[in-house]
Amino acid sequence: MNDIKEKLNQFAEMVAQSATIAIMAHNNPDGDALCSVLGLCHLIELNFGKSPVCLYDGNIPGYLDVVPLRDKMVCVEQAPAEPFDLVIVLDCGALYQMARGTAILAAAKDKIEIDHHHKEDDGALAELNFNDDTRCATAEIIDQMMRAADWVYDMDVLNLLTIGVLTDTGNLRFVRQSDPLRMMADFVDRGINIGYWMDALAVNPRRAVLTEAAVTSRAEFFHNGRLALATVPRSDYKNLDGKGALIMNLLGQIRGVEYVAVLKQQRPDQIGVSLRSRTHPVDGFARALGGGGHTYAAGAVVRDTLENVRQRVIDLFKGEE
Ligand SMILES: [Mn+2]
Repeated sequence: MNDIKEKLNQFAEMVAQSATIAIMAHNNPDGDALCSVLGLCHLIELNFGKSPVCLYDGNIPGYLDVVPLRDKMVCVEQAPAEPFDLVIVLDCGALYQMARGTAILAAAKDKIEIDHHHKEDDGALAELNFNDDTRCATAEIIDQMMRAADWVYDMDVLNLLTIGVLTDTGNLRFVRQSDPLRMMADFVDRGINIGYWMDALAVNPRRAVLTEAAVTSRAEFFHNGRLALATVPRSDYKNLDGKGALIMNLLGQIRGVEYVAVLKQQRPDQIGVSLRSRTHPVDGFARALGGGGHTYAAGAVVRDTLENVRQRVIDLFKGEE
């Protein structure tokens, strides 16, 4: 019996013997995190007759209000006090990103992890895991599990997994392998309208678009224009809807820019750093700041002032002139 079938048997056993199940992802869930949670929850409902609780911490961006089954999401504050029999963690690169979910995971009797972030050797959050950092989205791994286990699915599941793939790949622009394209082609054959979701997910609150445009217009350029750096002070941070994708997309369109860094002042002394590149790995830079992520999209949370972190990021890319 091959590896994935063996692990899926263990998965099925754990789900079957658990009376209470929670599914959660990293805090401030993005499209892949949110839709992987909802998609897996619905697959478990359809195939195991169980009703997992879908938990989140932080904020869910407004542009994701349109995703199917969105109302199932429950804030960790409302989670039952009793520990869960089983907690399934999705799309969470490192434990600190679980925020208040960390305690819920720690208290669980059984744990399963499904993730596509790069992990260091001992980085897995659960012994039974379906981690694969060659996959473009956690939603892609769930699709593989669904196929290998021959699970029943419906259109909600296919739409959710579609949104997970589209949001983590910038509408398939960052895809470097054919697998996600084959997956999407197969979903199209099963009735999914990919263009509809690309349009529906591109609608943002006015305040977010205006703030991101203003932040973009104040961007600075370093190292012969190869690094574009934008800072989002606390007063602007509260107007963002998600990670500030528009800022990163616009700066990445400038000729000569190889790296984009967006610094977000989440608290007076806590700066979220998002790094992107189309052509060069950025995960090493993120790790140097104490974070991690994917090869071409990574980030960190640094406890320091905005000005100090700005200088650290400029220095970090010094060799890139
Ligand atoms: Mn993801």
